[in-house]
Amino acid sequence: MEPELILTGSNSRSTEYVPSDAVGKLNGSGYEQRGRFPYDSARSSEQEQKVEVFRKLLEKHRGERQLVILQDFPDPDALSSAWAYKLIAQKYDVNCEIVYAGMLSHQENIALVKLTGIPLQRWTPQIAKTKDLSNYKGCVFIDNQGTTSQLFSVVQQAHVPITVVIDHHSMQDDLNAEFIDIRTNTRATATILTQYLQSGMLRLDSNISEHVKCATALMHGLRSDTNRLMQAQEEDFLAAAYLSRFYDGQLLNTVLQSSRSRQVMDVIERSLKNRIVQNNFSIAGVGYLRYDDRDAIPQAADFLVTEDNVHTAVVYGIVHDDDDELELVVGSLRTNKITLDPDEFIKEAFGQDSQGRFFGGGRSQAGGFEIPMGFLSGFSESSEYAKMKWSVFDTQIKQKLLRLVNPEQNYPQQ
Ligand SMILES: [Mn+2]
Repeated sequence: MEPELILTGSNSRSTEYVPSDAVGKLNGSGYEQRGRFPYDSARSSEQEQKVEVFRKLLEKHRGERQLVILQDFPDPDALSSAWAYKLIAQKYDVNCEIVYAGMLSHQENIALVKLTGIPLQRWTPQIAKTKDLSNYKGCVFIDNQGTTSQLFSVVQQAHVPITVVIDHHSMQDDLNAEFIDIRTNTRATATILTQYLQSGMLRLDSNISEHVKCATALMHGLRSDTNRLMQAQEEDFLAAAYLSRFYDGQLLNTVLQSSRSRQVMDVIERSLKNRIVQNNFSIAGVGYLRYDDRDAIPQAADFLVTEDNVHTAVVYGIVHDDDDELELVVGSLRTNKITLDPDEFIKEAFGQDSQGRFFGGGRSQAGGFEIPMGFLSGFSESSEYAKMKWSVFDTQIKQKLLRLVNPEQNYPQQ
């Protein structure tokens, strides 16, 4: 067994959820100070080294089948990056299947998949159990580290080794993977995959329709994780510049123009009505919503954070799936505040479950959480009961959040 290779970005984060060392914005030259200027020679040789290790790894697994696992609710960054990985791996005769366990629920994601034909399969844990997982010699996590996929425990139980992890979220649990490329300072996984493409691992060709569509998807992923490039850094712009040679602008436009469903509009309306604003945080519980409409929560958070005097928005609700009798609290955080680390904020607010797993985490400017409802889970006929249940969860979540929002106020210890 070769030694495990871990390539990570700067991981030295303050344990405070608001780091005191405001980076970048204040002194204007955060990159140079951290030695992260993308094109200095140290950086590019580090980059070359990574490419070499990645290339060797794929070489080693030639002829194998791999399972690329996305988060339960894959976003454009995840979808496009997984596709790019699949195309790169194909060059090395590694055959990948891209799977997710949850739902595609954002109108733009549905449009992206329909219009580009990203090869994607929905595998609920029930479906996964009917598959012969011994066919897969390895699994791959792209834009996640397994913590946001119900398939993680399924592949663990089947002893499918983790071959590759490429992500930009904060390092979650210790992962036993052959190749890990986690760059917490990079805005989008699509940027990382584009750099691998650019390094020559796969030469994009604008005469090949699949390449054009994948480049378009990557451009969308990169834009959506950088707030339409407004939070993009130099490396993201460079990746976008490269993709601009291949992508289909008209196709991207069509994806972006997909309209919101009525249910999403309703959730946004509820979030507006229910929000409380304290210390520049906007917090809104939206009550119950269907599993299919889960993506309305981050969309509502995206909207609430645009209010004057608000730098951070948290929106949450109880998501239920009638078929599976599944019920859980789902929440999203969006922030414009450079010194607020969503990963630390969410971990600090909600802590861990009995097995020591955090209820959520995040990346730059965005985070999310999922809290199982345990014994209280399950839909009830009685609307009185449903109301009571919501009110308990709503109160509890608000208390946990407000403790961080107003640290000077003393909340009773629980
Ligand atoms: Mn991402």
